[in-house]
Amino acid sequence: MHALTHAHTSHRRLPLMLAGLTAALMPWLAAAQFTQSPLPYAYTALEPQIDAMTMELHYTRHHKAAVDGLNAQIKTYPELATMTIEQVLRQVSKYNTAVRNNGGNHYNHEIFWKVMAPAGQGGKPSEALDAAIKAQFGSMDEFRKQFSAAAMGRFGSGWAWLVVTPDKKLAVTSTPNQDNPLMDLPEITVKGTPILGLDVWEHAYYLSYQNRRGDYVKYWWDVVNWNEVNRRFEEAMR
Ligand code: MN3
Repeated sequence: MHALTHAHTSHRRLPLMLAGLTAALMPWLAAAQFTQSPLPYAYTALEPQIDAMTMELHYTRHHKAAVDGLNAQIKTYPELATMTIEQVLRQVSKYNTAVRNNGGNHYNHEIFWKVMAPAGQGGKPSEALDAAIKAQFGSMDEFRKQFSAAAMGRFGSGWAWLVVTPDKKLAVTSTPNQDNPLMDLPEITVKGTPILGLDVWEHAYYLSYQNRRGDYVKYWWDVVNWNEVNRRFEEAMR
């Protein structure tokens, strides 16, 4: 702080200098760090479809590691501290692999926790969403079939998505690893705002289902939180 005690700093200039210093420090004072939203239910809440140990490890280790990894990149890219995760991902091609991987992983899990609820508590698709699904896929059954096929067809690790595309249509897609449909990358062929996402990494299901991804996907439908999907749909359609 030697500038503030410098011999020829008049006390008339001091307030101005303090204001300038505060402005320069704002990005750090704003303490923008990416954080995990609290899990909206207990680790046990999705049993038996998803076991408590899987939920706890997934939330406290896998997701947390992504948040820590993303925050570590603020040193390299200070502007990240003033951006939302959505803003980061929409221009992720400007950043390094660590931002892509950890940023994608953070965003994807934030959605995943929220679009699930204990069986019987997730409501059902709203009239508007139901109509849009029928218009796009023919029926709810056909939509579920296509979404499940996207989840099953993703080789290795990745995600299945229901998105609202820029022209306000629904689409089912899947992405590898930590990628998602918000990312401005040429290999993301279906871009849009995710309103439902399913994690098909083995860490999401291996303890209960071992290699049986098909069973995991089948029972996962029981814990979909349609109330949240409806809310995301409305927001994306605005
Ligand atoms: Mn995961």
